[in-house]
Amino acid sequence: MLKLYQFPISHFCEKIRWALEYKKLKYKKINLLPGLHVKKAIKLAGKSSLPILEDNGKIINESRKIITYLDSTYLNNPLTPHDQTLKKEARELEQFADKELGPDVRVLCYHTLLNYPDITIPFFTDDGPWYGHLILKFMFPKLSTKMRALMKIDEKNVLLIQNRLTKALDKIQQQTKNRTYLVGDSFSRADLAVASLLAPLFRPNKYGLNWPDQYPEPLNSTIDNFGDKLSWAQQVYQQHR
Ligand SMILES: N[C@@H](CCC(=O)N[C@@H](CS)C(=O)NCC(=O)O)C(=O)O
Repeated sequence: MLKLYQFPISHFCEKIRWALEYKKLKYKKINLLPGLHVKKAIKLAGKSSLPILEDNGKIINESRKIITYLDSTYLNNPLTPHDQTLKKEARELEQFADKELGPDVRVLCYHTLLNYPDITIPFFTDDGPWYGHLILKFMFPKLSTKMRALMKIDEKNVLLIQNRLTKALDKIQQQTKNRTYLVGDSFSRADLAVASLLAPLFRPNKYGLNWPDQYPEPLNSTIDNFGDKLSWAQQVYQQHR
């Protein structure tokens, strides 16, 4: 049985949930608590970041490597294009999503959400151990300070990220103007990576989190200002998730 060590809130973990479900693979989610996950993750994979996949004792981390592993081990519903040129394009776009979109979306969201423990603690403890809420409530002030420092969440950086993300969304909108998919004419890991890493901005049901109807400010207005720039990613969710 495949095991996914994950955070329900994490969009990098959503990327792998989606990949596993798209490939119709059965798997067990093991939800770890942010902060307390470090020991377990390092023991498994030598570093603290999630997702981590375990397949019959084999450990794979880094979402890109997990998708490559899944496609080479389980051949049904491939996410990696067969054609070498398209494969290269898909990997480049996925890398851009992993390196730029994912971290930028995370900073924008946490910039607001870390001020709202009543929203964020349930996100962190969703479907986890029974004691999660108690521990997280106690740890939250220290954890949020640490997260702000680690991700460089400050006003100056948030402004920079808003601009960079607007440009990135414009580029995606341009690229998908007259076509359904980012690469070639079928759904691939490029579409999956871009849509899943943008997903916290439009809160799709299939993500599996109990999203609030509306985010607090300033995140709510930041997302409103993106206008229809998120429509393509929303459509990809509707069609393929
Ligand atoms: N490049 C990694 C990024 C994964 C990542 O950033 N994971 C975050 C959650 S969204 C995490 O585990 N943060 C806690 C940590 O690194 O200890 C991937 O693609 O898997």
